[in-house]
Amino acid sequence: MRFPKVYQFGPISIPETQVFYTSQHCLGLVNLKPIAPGHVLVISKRVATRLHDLSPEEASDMMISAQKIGHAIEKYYNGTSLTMAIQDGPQAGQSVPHVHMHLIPRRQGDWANNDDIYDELDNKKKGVDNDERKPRSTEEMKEEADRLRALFE
Ligand code: AMW
Repeated sequence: MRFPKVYQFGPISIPETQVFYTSQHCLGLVNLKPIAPGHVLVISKRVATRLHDLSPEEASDMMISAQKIGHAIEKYYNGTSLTMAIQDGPQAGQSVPHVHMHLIPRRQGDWANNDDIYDELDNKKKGVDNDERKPRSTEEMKEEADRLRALFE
């Protein structure tokens, strides 16, 4: 019998069913609380807090992974652009102390003011109901990860 693999995202344990992409140093995972359809995360496999904690190999793998995943999800979710963001440190809005890049497919008119997406990414911003956004079920995340994994096979 094979036990399901678990990855670390800072202090959070991520079941392999949430992972849809793997490279030498990085993972692509579906989001517990996406702010838009297709909002996914690229994280380093190694637990490291800040971008500067990554080795050159890990950092370049993260960018190459973001390029590949971004291209695939933009198409899959019928986007026409991408927001790619790293909140690098708590004062920049980082809530999980493990370096990660947000990839969010964008399309015309999705946010009335384009930069409002950054308020929504920032959990602590006043007037944004991030805490009220319902976490998705394990099943829902598995189902999305299965569909996205097929894009990379
Ligand atoms: W940060 O505010 O640290 O830039 O972003 C943290 C991200 O991690 C958020 O998008 C949040 O929804 C996501 N997240 C938190 N817990 C989990 C989890 N268990 N699985 C997947 N994504 C998660």
